[in-house]
Amino acid sequence: MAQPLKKLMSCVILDLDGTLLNTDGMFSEVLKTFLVKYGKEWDGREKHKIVGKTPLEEAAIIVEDYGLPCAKHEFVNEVYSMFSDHLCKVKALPGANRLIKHLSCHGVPMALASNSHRATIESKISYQHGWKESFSVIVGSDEVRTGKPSPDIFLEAAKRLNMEPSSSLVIEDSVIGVVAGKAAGMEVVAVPSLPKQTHRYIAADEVINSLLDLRPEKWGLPPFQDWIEGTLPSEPWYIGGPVVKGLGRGSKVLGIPTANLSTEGYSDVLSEHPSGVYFGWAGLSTRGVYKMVMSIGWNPYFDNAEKTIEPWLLHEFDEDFYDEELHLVIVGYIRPEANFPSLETLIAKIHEDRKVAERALDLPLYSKYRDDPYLKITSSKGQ
Ligand code: ADP
Ligand code: RBF
Ligand code: MG
Repeated sequence: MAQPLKKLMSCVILDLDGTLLNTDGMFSEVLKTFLVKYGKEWDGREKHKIVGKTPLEEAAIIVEDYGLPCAKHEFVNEVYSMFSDHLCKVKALPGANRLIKHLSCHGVPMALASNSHRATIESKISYQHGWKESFSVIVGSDEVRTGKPSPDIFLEAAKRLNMEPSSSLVIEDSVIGVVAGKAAGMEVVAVPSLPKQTHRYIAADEVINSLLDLRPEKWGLPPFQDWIEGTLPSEPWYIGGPVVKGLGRGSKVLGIPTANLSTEGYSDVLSEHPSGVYFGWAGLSTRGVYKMVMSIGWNPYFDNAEKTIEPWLLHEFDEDFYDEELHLVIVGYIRPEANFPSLETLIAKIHEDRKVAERALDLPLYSKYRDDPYLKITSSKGQ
């Protein structure tokens, strides 16, 4: 689909934590361990307060909120030395490697601009294959007078790239970073790292759900070439379990039954894949293998409190199959979850997804997974 051009950009300036790297998850783990020493329990609800902050600001917030008997710089020293032992386990966020490779292959100048300190940034990226070579410029908060939300870091990055701020595209996950990018006179794409937060990003020029949804051509940059007939292929990934009761809406409200799977035990796999609409193959223990299209997420139209996995098997069944073992091989991505002005438009979109999936699954690239052994389940009762 042709995309309206927003503005012509000549370089891309990326934030690191929460934008390219899933450091937040690891940081929470470290904090949890650290707080136990002081007899305190890490409350995940604090997360939104520290997203995008500099290490000292982060320390100030946590020391104060938890009433810790230590100074901020002691907190920073201790927590960061614990954290550095875990940096090798930090994973790239969905689409990060793809984006870095793409921009670097096309010679688009790239900078990293982070509220972390320069040395921490370098050690974080040292574990990610090919990243160091892709960024000609790296700016940490210890290299400028003030960190984000001040524009300094971004202005310094543009300066070192020899680019005008007005032709620099910033990609950021935090509100603080978005504010900094706009203050620098740059165009800003926000990729919120916490769910259901879109409303806090009004200052951004565009808000996307994950890096998979970035369309560089909107910004005058080379388009991705890996989309195939409306689908983005991925390495296959696997989830399965007994079909559980959903919210009782699929068939009743939409006329589209979805054989819900429990998200329990899949938090790792799900954090590696953004919420969105995916497709692949579904194996039902006593019936066979079918084409499948599904949504994973909070269903923005219904604004669910819990993330759900909702596969629609593209086959007419004459009965329900609750509790039956269902195994999915997911082979590609279609689009982010969206809100819709009416139920009819949501339903029409899901039928469009079905057509995209049905057609794509006939391509050899995807059809070969029909024979994946994971789909040929012997019944869980051990038949
Ligand atoms: P729930 O909210 O409990 O998931 P749905 O209205 O979404 O209820 O209906 C889903 C149930 O319908 C599935 O658990 C399954 O037993 C049955 N079903 C029948 N046909 C299909 C299909 N083509 N795809 C998925 N589920 C189907
Ligand atoms: N719900 C949404 O709110 N937004 C969506 O974009 C959306 N896309 C979907 C795509 C597919 C292929 C399927 C099967 C479901 C989708 N749904 C979406 C989820 C739908 O709201 C959900 O299955 C019902 O609410 C049943 O719980
Ligand atoms: Mg359902």
